[in-house]
Amino acid sequence: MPITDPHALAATVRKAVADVTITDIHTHLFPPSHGGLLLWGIDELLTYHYLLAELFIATGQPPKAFYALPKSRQAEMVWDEMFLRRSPVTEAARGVLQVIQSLGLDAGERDLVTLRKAFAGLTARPEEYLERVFTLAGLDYAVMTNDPFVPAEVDAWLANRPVPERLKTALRIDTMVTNWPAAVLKMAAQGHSSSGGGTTQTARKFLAEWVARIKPLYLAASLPDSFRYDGVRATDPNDDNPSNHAADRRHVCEPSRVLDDVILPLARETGLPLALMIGVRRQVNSEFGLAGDGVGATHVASVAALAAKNPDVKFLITTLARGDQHELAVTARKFANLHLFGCWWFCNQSSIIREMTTLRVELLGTAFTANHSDARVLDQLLYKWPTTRKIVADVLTEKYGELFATGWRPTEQEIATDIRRILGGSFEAFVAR
Ligand code: RAT
Ligand code: ZN
Repeated sequence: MPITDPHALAATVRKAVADVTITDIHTHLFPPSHGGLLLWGIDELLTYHYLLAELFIATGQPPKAFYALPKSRQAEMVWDEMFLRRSPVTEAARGVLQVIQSLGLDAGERDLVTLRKAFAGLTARPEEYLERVFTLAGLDYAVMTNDPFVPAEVDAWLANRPVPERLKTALRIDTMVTNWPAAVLKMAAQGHSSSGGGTTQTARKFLAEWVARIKPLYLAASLPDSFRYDGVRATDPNDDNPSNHAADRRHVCEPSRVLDDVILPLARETGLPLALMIGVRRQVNSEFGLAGDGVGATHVASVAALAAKNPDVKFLITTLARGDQHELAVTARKFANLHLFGCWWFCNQSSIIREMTTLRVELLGTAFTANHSDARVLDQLLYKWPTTRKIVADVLTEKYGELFATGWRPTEQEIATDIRRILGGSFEAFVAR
């Protein structure tokens, strides 16, 4: 039934956003069965790398000495410096408080010992805790980042450990795309060596085997801001004569060449989308460790070239710099094989999520995915998703209000369908295409 009252319309939009089941299309979560790879709890929240960067710059604490401390001591320092001595106004610090609140706990006493006890009680059985967090966050499932170049991950897959329905896989291939020599060594360590087979052939076989093993929803890599693509050539995927592979002669190394010779042919053969997250400037300050990566503008024309020169490959794209977003959204209007997703990492701040979501709705309608959590710590789902829900509700309330003013009367069902699209539905339809 069409909604004819503007107040009822706003209430319907807010309720639909609050109720929608979300698909989280990029995270760094793992199955509990993968042991130490899955992180959860208050100490992990406090030592998340976003907060560590904030600690280092606020206090001048030397990172090397800090990283040498046990995790519990690190967490105490962050709590002391970033919550007690300073107000926790950053997105990452406020997020920790929102997680605590979502779990029905109280940070009001400002006592880490009490909080630790409460978390220990809640998280004693990780499988149950995972289920509880997903239910509270309103997710159907989350997509992991599964890296076949990380030995601990390889071991877990080879041991065939159980993976809950809540978690789906994505095959992460950064090492191959950005550090070819390292990938060759790591493939050899898994019994895939190049002797006689040609390295691009070996690489394709290696990845095909991983695709068969973990059945990913997509292939994924994050790329530096220096990434350029011109689509010079694509090797015939059926040509297994190594001497015909120009890339081999050049010792495949630049990302665009690895894409042309290994990744794009695999994407074509399997029909798997390729997710590219572009714009990271790795280790701007290597002393900061994981907290030391920065950002640079993405060459968006290269994204357009990828989509134009590979019309039979689907691309999931997100970029790191706020300044890229307008050009990127316009580019996404030009290619049906290009799906924008998420407000990635340094863009996953309330003010920028709001701006990006508004821009994308205005240019793309519902043909994009508004956000992903990038959660590395399970509990982070409990602040990242409420934050996005609130912003999406604000933006859409305004947009439906503008429609209403033209005399258009949407139904409750139409609104619910639109909202599901930008929080998982459009992604699923794109993957299934
Ligand atoms: O968001 C993050 O935690 C980053 O460190 C990266 O992992 C980034 O999201 C990536 O997937 O490369
Ligand atoms: Zn990530």
